Amino acid sequence: LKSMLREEINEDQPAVLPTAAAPRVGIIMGSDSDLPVMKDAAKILREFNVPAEVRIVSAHRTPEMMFSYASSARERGIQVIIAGAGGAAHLPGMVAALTPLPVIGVPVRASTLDGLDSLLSIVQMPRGVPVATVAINNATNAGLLAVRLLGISDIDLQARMAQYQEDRRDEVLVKDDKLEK
Ligand code: RP5
Repeated sequence: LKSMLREEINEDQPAVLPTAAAPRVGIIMGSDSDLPVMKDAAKILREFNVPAEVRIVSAHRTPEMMFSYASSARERGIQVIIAGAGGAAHLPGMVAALTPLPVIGVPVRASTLDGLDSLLSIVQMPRGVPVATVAINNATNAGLLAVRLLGISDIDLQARMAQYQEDRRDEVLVKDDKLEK
């Protein structure tokens, strides 16, 4: 998975991988086929220097591993879980049922139904077990939302998020300025 992630991110910098620093965010996905989408969450967390771990944890194929991952995440120091899955995407909801941590769900577009199946499977959680669902294939927003959640009790991180937003605004202003010429 480490080398896959490096290949997928395809940049000179090392990918977000288990490091000496204890991971604050767990990025999990149902299959390695989700990695091309889920790598975007890892990229954002790397950009903000938030230590993260990346794991393949399938609700269907490795239910015992899913149970132990989700039920031990809090005691291991994980503060937010980002879970991506496609098709009948149980993973985010099952994980949310097993931990009090905030869970962000990423609907991954699978080979059929354009990802609507994944979206509805994740967003339509019954009352009592919330999953914060981002747009189909939008793992970038999952990473950004994780940073915002951590920023509630980490003012340095929150300040970096404010700077990130200013940088995005400035990018638009520069593009607008160029159009006027
Ligand atoms: C889900 O089934 C995974 O999250 C993936 O999006 C989808 C297809 O998995 P593979 O058949 O590619 O392993 O469990």
